[in-house]
Amino acid sequence: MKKTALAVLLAFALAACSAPQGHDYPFRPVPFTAVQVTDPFWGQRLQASREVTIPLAFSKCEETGRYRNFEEAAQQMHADENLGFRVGGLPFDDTDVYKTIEGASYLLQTYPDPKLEAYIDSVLVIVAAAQEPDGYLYTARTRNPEHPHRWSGAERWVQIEDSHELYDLGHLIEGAVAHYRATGKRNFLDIAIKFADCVCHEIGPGPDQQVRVPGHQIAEMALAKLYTVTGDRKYLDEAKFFIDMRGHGEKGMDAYRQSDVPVMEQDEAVGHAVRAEYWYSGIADVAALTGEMQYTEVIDRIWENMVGKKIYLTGGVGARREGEAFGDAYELPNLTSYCETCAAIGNVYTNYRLFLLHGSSKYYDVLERTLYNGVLSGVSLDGGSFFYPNPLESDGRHQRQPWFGCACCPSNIARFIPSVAGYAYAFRDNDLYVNLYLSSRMSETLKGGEVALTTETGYPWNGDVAITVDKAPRKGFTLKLRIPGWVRGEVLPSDLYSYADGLQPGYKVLVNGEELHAELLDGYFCISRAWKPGDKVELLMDMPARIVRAHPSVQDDAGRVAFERGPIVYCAEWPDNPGVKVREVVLEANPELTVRHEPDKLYGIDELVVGRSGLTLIPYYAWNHRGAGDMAVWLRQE
Ligand code: FUB
Ligand code: ZN
Repeated sequence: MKKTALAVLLAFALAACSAPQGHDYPFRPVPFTAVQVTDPFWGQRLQASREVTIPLAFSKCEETGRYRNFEEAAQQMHADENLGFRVGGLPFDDTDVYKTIEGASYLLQTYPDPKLEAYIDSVLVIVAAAQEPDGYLYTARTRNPEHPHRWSGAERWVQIEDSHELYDLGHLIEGAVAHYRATGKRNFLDIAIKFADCVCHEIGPGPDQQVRVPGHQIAEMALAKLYTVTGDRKYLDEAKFFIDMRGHGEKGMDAYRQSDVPVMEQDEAVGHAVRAEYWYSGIADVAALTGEMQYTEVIDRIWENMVGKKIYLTGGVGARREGEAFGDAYELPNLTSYCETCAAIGNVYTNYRLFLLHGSSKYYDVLERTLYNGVLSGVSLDGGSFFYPNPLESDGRHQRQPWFGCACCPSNIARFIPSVAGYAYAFRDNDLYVNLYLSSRMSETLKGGEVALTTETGYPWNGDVAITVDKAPRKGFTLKLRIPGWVRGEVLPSDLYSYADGLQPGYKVLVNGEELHAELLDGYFCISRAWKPGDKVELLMDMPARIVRAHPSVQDDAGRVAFERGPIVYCAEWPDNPGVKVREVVLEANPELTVRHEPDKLYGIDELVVGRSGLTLIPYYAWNHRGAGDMAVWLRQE
């Protein structure tokens, strides 16, 4: 066997297992590598990611000097004097390189591309050269240790809550693990392990260590992942240490950094929303991997608060521009809503982990809403421009950009979209969960043996899903179909929003043409049987256009309604409504809604036409593709 093939096999053997010993998430995802997407909606997104987003992000890393930063750090390390490099930019610019490699690695797993692989290898040579001998890797200091980036402090770690050293570590690990899993090569993973070892050596509870906590979370979830890949328990212990010590760092107790109260007492979503979502994800990982379920209670409480009082209809989170932060309960302004793209991606990470902990479909109701609305609005349909905030109303001041000085959102989109198929299916023992509906072929080995399915659907434009069993274990398995909240009459698993049209959509499940009836379990329609290849399951969900109202405490939505259909939230935008001020229009009570299929508009959409006014609504994710102008999700009503 060739050396590289052997390395890839070994890497898969190592990487495929999750927690090395003992505890783990009870529910397991079917990895995106086991899901082949044949879906027109998501296929277009993956193509845009491959052809536009990833090449663009790499070229921006080059053009904006992000690679040069690594080169300068290497030069400075080998110089006898200070070369005087000016450390501008942001101290986490290195992460855009790591995040883009992460996204590219996911793509490599699905679409092998030797040229891309070689390009990444060449970037990794530059990255490796910037790593200090003991593993420290943070070009914002190494480039000029006498005058590091102004947020970084005179020495390592001393200003860690501003310096992003550990944020860089987190993205480095996330990128490196993805690259290792995709290629079997260790050239990125070894860099990450070396930096992680340096951090574990210098920071911790020991007598010769410093007590420090990450200012911006992500190291927690990343170290937990590194533990699952290497089996080295010290990484999980370090993640747990960061979680336990929050609030005991240089800044003390501070809501912005989710440290105003000790972790075990937290029960509210506060502070910087991206940090918060990565924090919740890290807590969930530590809960699952250590088996210490008291952490689960913390994250469950915070989730109730967020979903009950602090989430937008689009799944966006973080109401305030100031501090890029969660607001108070029911503080959900529309024009000034911040809803950073990274925070929406973080919200997917959190809800995904909560599903893997609890196995309830309610987390997927939040995840799906966030994915189709708050995340997708963050990137243009062609994959080439991005929103940082995703407002629910605009007066024309918002416009996607190809890149930003602070490029966290574009590079997060670059790493997230290629991994989306990994959110569709999950399993536990002999149960297979279908959580997101997208046309695909999947296979996974359940307890009883291998199962393979083909799913065909017109989702998100209609609710008809056909699943063919291609392979099944001899003794059968249980197929668990998620029945989304939107068909069960629940906008979100809370009373923050509700449907206001009195409609009661239904659904049917048929196996080989015969209708089945069953109570839902945790939001799933469960079918246990000895399946034969060729068996066909149909899930037929009504997908009427719906009218939504917000909880009366949401002042900004008072007297207003919003519209959605299936998982898609709609908005009114200026180009579809000439002569109408969409931010001021007043709709009649109980308007009739018509669905119009527009195959050539905005890459193919279903639009809604509202009652007497004839107001045309488009999917929220597709707004701002025809120039800047007025847009509103929440519309006034008589
Ligand atoms: O600090 C790193 C990233 O930059 C944050 O996640 C974003 O909110 C932006 O501030
Ligand atoms: Zn961002």
